[in-house]
Amino acid sequence: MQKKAAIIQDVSCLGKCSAGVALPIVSHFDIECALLPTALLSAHTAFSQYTCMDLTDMMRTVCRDWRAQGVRFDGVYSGYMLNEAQIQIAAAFMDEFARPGALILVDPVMGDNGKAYAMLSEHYGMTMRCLLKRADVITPNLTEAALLLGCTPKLEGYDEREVRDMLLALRDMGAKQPMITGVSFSPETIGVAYLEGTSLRYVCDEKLAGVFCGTGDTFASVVFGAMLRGAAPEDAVHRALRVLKTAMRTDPQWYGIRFEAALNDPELFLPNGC
Ligand code: PXL
Repeated sequence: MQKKAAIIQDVSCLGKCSAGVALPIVSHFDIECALLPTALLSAHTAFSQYTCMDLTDMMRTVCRDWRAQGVRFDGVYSGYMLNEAQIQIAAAFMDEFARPGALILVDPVMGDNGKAYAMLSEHYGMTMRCLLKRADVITPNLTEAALLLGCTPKLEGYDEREVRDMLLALRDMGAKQPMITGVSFSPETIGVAYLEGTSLRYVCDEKLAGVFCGTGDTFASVVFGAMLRGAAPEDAVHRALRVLKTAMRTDPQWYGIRFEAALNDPELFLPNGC
């Protein structure tokens, strides 16, 4: 049977992020996707001007209508949400609509480069903790990991021990497999840190100059798609980094990386043994 996934994300009409990245990538794994939309934005929040329509009430309506259909999902992937009420709706959604044993991936989209994104409240990070307990995998960047843990984000000057401690603390909060993105132990490289047992694992690649939107969404979408098709976490991380490498080397724009360039590589999207 084809796997079915629910994706909880905003729709940003301009710029490549959130649903605009998650739907094509997860679909590419031959997974059927349904979208629970959190907001409709004229453009994502890194643009100098944007208008945001809050879809909190619509989320409740979507849940009501899907309940009437009796629909259930093999995987749920949550990303950008606007407020604490939406986080509570996402938590209840996971409890009700995920099949037993479903893969739950929470990308706690909250900020980057040491700063929280525009529009998100001070308590957002605390509320986000309630999703961690439900998550098989979480994919915060370093800034988001710090916000979840209630500490000040560090952009540099951290070491492997500190990152391992953060991963262990996130696991203590209930996230079974935390993966921290944007981790850089040297000026030339950047990568992903995760745990194998209590040991730190780190996979990295060459760091490119510039800040690109949508890299976190691309990473989380590939990890989710690959793991829902049966890939082990480390295999999923390697695939996601290869997709990022292709996407970032092929004409990336500040408002979004060229993930489309990686969709042609069949090896990346059909996990071995699936
Ligand atoms: O890529 C994360 C993201 C998702 N959704 C919206 C955003 C951003 C990052 O800026 O603005 C609306």
